[in-house]
Amino acid sequence: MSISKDELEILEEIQLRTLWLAVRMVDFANHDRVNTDGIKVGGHQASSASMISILTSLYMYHLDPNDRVSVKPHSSPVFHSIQYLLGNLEKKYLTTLRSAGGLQSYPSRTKDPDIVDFSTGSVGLGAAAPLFAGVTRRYVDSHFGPRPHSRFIALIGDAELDEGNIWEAVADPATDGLGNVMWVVDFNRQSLDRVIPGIRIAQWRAQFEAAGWHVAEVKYGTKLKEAFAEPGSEAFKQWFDDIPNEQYQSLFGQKLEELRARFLDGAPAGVAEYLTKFSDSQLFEILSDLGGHNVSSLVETFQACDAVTDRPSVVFAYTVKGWGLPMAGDPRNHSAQLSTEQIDTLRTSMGLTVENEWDSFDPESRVGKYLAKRKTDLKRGESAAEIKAVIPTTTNPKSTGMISTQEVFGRVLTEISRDEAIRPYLVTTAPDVATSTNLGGFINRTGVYHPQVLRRWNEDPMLKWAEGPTGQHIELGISEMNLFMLLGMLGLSHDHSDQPLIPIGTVYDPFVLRGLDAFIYSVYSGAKFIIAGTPSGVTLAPEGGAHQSTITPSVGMELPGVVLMEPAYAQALDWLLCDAIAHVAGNKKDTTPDLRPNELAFYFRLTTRPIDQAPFTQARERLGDALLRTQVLAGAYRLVDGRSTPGYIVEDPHAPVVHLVATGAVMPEVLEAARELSSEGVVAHVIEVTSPGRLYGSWQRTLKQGIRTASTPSFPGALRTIFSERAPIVSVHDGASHAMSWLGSALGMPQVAMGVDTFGQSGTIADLYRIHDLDSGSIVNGALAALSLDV
Ligand SMILES: Cc1ncc(C[n+]2csc(CCOP(=O)(O)OP(=O)(O)O)c2C)c(N)n1
Ligand SMILES: [Mg+2]
Repeated sequence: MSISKDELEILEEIQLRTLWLAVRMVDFANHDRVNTDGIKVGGHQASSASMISILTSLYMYHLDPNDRVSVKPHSSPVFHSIQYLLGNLEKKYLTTLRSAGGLQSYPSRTKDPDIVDFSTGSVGLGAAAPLFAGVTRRYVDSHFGPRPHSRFIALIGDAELDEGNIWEAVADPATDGLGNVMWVVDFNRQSLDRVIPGIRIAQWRAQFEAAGWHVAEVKYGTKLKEAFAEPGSEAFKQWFDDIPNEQYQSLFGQKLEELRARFLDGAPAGVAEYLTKFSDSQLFEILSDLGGHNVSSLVETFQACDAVTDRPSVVFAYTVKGWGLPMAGDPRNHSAQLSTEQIDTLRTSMGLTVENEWDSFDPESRVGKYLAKRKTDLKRGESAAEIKAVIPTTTNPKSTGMISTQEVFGRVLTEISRDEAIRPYLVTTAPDVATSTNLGGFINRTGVYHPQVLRRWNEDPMLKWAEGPTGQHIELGISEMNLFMLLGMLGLSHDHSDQPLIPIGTVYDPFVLRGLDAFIYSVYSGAKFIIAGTPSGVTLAPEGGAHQSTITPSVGMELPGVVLMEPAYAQALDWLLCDAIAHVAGNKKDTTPDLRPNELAFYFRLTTRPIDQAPFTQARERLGDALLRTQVLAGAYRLVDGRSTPGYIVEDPHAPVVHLVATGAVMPEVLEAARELSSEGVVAHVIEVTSPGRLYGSWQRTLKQGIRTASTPSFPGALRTIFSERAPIVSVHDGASHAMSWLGSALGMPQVAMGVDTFGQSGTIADLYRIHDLDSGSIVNGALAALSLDV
């Protein structure tokens, strides 16, 4: 289907108005809005102008309601202008770019007032997101029946292709063959600082093709095509294709009379002769007429990509950064803005006045009618999909003897997957560490996902690696970026694919940092998922410093929407994991939202260190399941009461008291220290912090409440119950000491924070705990230090 002449005229009118609105939106934010703090507001007129025709041709012609689009961060003004013209965004927002509660600088799913399919901002991620949304859709179609066809589209800047995450995503076999994915590269040959050196298109083309992609180009506008169609134009065409980026780009800043000489510098014989028939101004018009600003060429290319259904497509759309503006093609235009005079001239050239500059088209005009129809054509249906299964509060895991949390994690997952009502929604993924993070049991039960049944060449009695469309584990290559991108997109499957899922990923804990930007991206986008970082800390002892994570707890605690959990014992982990699964499933029945608003991703920091479960059993007998579970979920409980737990009791009512507060794998050393302290006549309560994140969050919330109401902050319930005695604190963590060091301030008591604050090395756990002062003797000394600080 090709665009009619009428439609083309309408689209041309719309794109000019879109250009105006996008440019003026940035201008208003910088020049008209009262600036109270003297900081430049910013915005990207040139990057927006570059994308005008691409966005216009998509939203005003090519897209349908099931499509999902990721918009280049620096063209957000164009996206919002289009939403406004379509009647999906109120006029009042046009003057709110980059203001609180207004239009965000970069498209945001969670903060923008109009519907944004993918957040963007950190370049590269916006490209990968629709690719993984495509992976998710393929999975959903295989498991729940085909949804109405969608196209997953990324609109990206050419310099975004420098980001490694793009190539990690393109190269991963999990993204192979996705015919419903299309990337459109705004090929303006400029990045932030400079004109991109050389001609990189050949290299990029080869890279995409090697990964099995269909590559298309929209390079020549109508005037160029006409010039190339004339006899004798071959040398000119060849030179136009060969001219280096820097030389071509420099033509834009030239005086007309110098343009020809500059273009011909280095050109082969025949080019100059051919061009004599064009005047200097004609020559400029021809040379700057690139295909990325030709709506009908763009639409034709998009349609050609639709016809390629067995692999993703990438379109290189040749554009001019700053198209239609005085700054067009200027190497320094990335953050440049039009002057007020230039804005006035542009307004007049658009046929607008100060009175009507923000208006949309008259609804009775032919453009107005076209827009109204387009709005209806793009209207999306409401989603009703939900997970109805009730998630159990526990799987009653084996809780005796020596067990590691990583082992329990695998068992709980396998156990939950036995429930036929829940199993269909579970989907796991890992970057080549599925078996070493204990997903084997789950994989044995559910299989590995692949769109086709694959022949098995190896039989392993321990692991059934059966690949086919019913599998529920998505295996990735070693890319933690891809892991977090996929988890994010699985976690947004309810929105992109009308099917909620329960995504669970595993990763070696130190390499959480390798995927951190994608982790942040996914949570910022509002995705819900579970991630197990395992093994963690120096308990990965023989693996040495390069594999021992120390700062990941801070990441888990500080990332908004993420809840860090690091229980030591089987039953505690089981309660927390079941609860997290229920929360991700959207099953609110058993969650306590008042305790934990805005929880999206549940980060379990686990270990392979088997530890004795008996102390937990004792605490369970002392506290009872109902109370203990509530406390475990709230983030902390008293594992040992120094006055009532057999083996730790100190009778003397005047004996000094200390709180040993610990998280995760280091619990045996802490318990040993408590025993030594009690034998010295010190009452040592042992608190296990099952979720440092949740505990910290509840403290922060009560503080904020106090600040906002100018009243004395109340003490969070969890802290009040657990720390019923005022006593100094020793915190012990197989992670950086900083993550738990806020406790003393929260409780108003002196604190000694112990943890791993230097790089590790190979050894046994005992060696490393000794080296990092986490052995029981050091913890006892830490307790004595804390007591001496309590003056
Ligand atoms: C991860 C990341 N690094 C750096 C930036 C800062 N930055 C914003 S735009 C940009 C250049 C983008 O060039 P391109 O993708 O070609 O977009 P254009 O403006 O040319 O359309 C840079 C470096 C960013 N947004 N994200
Ligand atoms: Mg660019």
